[in-house]
Amino acid sequence: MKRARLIMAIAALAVVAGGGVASATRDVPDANRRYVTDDLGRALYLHGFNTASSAKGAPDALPKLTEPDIDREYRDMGTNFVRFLIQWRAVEPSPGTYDTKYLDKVAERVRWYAKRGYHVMLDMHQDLWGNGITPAGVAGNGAPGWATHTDGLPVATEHFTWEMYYLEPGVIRAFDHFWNTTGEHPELMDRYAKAWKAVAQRFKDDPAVLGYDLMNEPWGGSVQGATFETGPLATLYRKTIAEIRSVDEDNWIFLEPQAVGVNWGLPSALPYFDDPRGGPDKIAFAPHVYPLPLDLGDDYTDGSKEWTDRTLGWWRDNTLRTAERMRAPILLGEFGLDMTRPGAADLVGKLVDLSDQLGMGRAYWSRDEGSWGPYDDKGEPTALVPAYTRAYPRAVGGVPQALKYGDKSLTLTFDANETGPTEFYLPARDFPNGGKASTGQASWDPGTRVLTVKTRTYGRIDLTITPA
Ligand code: IDC
Repeated sequence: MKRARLIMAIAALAVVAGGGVASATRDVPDANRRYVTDDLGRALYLHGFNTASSAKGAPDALPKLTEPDIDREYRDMGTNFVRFLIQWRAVEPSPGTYDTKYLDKVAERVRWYAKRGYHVMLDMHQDLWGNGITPAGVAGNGAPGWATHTDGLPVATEHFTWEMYYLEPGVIRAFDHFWNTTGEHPELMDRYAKAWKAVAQRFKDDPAVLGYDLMNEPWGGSVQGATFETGPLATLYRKTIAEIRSVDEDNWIFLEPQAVGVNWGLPSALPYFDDPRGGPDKIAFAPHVYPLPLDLGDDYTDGSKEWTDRTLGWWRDNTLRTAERMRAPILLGEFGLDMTRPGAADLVGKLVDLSDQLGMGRAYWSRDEGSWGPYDDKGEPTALVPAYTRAYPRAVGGVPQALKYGDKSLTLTFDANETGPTEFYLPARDFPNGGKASTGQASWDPGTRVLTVKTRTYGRIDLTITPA
C-alpha cells in the first residue's frame, strides 16, 4: 500500500514536471516506418544484448566475454545485435591521448561478432558519471578521473539502489561541470566529442560496426527535463555529431533522451538533429524502458502489472511522438529485469511484442551472468532464454509495414525496394526443419538457421514463413 502511494506520488510529480498532461492528449502517430539500415540499405530488426556490465569495473574496461560465449548466445537465441559497452576513461586516459591498444581490443571483439553475422553498436557507457565520484571508487563508471570535478562536495555511499547516487551533491557538480552549467569547464564537452571522433576514426570502415550510442542515460545534474534535453544535451549531441561526421559519413548515430522519467514513460523533449552527412539522415532515437513499479521492487503481477502496462502505454505513445519529431528510427537500447521474479518472462514477451510493433530494435540488459541474464551464476540458462527466443526477420529488402505472428508462423508485410534479399532467423523450437516462404525463392542454411528469401524487388509483399 505504502509503495502504491509512493508510485502515485512520483508519477504525479513527474507528469507535472514533464508537462505530460497536455502532451498525453495530443495525437500519437500510429506507427514509425523508419528503420535502421545495413550497408545494402535493408531494414534491420536488431535483436540482442547489452554486453556487458562486467566491463564497467574491469581494469582493461573489457567485458567478460569469449568467442564460445557468442556462439552459445547465437545457438540458443539467434541474436544479431550487440550494444557493446565502451568507456570514455579507457578511450582517453589522459586529455587528448587516445588509447589505441584499448581500441584494438574492442576491434578484436567486434571481429568475433562480425564472424557470426552480428551488428555492433558501440555504447559510450556511464553511470553516475565516473568512478572518481568517491575516493575509493565504490560507485560510478565511464568518465576519466581527469574529467571528474566534484569540488569536494559530498557523495554519501549508503544507498539501497545505485540510482540514488545521482542525487548526491558531488555527482551533480561533476555533471554541472561537464555540461558547463558552472561556466568553469567549457573544454570537457569538446574533449568528449573529440574522443568520439577518435573512436569513429578507428571503426568507420569496420563493416560490423553499425553505429555509435553517444552517451548512456544522460543526466542533467542541476538542469533537468526539457531545459536539459534542448539545452546542454542537444549542444553535446551537435558537437559530437559534427566530430563523428568529419571522419565517418556512414555509421548510424544513436541518441538517448534524459533517462530519469523518460525510462518510465514520460515525454522526452529531444529535438530533431540535422545529420551533416551526404544523403539521408542516419540518426536514430535510442531510449530505454524501465517501468517504475518494477524499479521500486514490484513484480509484473496483479495490480502492479496493470500499473506497469499503463506506463508502457505512455512510454509507447511518447516514444512514437519523439521519433516523429526527430524523424528517426527507434532502438530500445535497454530493458531488463530479474528473471527469477514472478511475471518476468511475461514482461519480456510484452516488450518484445512492443518492439516488433514499433519496428524498433532491442537490446536486453544484460548479457552478464546472473539472475537478470540469459545464463545464471553457474552458467545454466535462465527463463530469459525461451522468453527472448523467437523467429524474426533479421534484414528486410524493403520497408516493413507489419510483422504478425501466428501459431508457428510469421507474416511480414513490406514494401520491397530493391536493396537485397530478406532474411529470417528460425529457431529449432518452432521450425525444427527450417522454413518455407509463401512467395519468392527461399534457401535454408541449417548451420545458421537463416532462411534467405529473394522476392520481387518492387511493391507491397506479404511474406509468410511456415515450418518446412
Ligand atoms: C547496472 C548494473 C549493476 C551496476 C549498476 C551501476 O546491472 O550491476 O551496479 O548498473 O553501474 C541502467 C543503466 C545500466 C544499469 C541498468 C540496471 O544504464 O548501467 O546496470 N540500468 O540497473 N539504467 C536503468 C537500469
